[in-house]
Amino acid sequence: MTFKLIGSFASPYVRKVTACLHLKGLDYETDPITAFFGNDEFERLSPLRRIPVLIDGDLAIPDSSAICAYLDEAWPEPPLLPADPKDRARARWLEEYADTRLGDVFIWGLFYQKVVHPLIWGEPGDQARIEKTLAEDVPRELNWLEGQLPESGYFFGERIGIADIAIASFFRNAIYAGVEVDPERWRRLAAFVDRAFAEPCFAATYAFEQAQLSTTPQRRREALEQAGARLTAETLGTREPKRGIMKL
Ligand SMILES: N[C@@H](CCC(=O)N[C@@H](CS)C(=O)NCC(=O)O)C(=O)O
Repeated sequence: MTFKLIGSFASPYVRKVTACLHLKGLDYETDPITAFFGNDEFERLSPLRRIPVLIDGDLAIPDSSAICAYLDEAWPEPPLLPADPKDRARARWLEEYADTRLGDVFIWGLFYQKVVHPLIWGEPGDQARIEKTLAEDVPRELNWLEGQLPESGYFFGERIGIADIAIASFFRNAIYAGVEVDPERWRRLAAFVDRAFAEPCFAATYAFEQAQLSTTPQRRREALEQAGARLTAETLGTREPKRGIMKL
């Protein structure tokens, strides 16, 4: 059985899903559309016009947390959540923290402004927002994470799980937006990010991210095929972008 995954390899939410698919050894093909480039059929599958969407037969799931929870329930090994109910609650909160707050800081505050906005809308992003994000939001969240992380391993032991995957995923986009975690200031966090990115589940799609970022949304297919990505025959992508409906 092969899943269909809709969404760019450069998205942290798509990366979270590909990491979980790899961890569980599940097979998938990608329709690597850039955010904002979905057609009407995409909008039917993803009512908020957001990536990722996972298609499993007649089931379409348009949200990374719902996708990862589905994968974990239907293919329990290896588990994405820890065993203890209190740890499970905390892991779910950390995933939500990553998707909401790290999304706001690293995607909407930086990656979107610096990388996506010029590429898609052909004009610079919001410089005041970038400056505020760098001065206030990034140090606040890095300090908070530094205080939460264990000295070694991952949040709930030696094996990577959903909380680690969700959090680490945003640090790729932080790097793409020019932010590296200074190991002198955030020692545990810098080591955690390096450890997570060395995992095969993250390493597996690195070349595809690079290919996707090296070109325009219109030429992504060729670049990804050259990098060896398995793509769907059909695409739900358009040649022109359409404004998002949630926030811009
Ligand atoms: N809660 C969603 C968030 C997904 C999300 O925000 N994706 C971005 C790309 S990184 C997107 O599709 N943005 C387009 C838009 O907001 O219109 C999830 O976890 O899947």
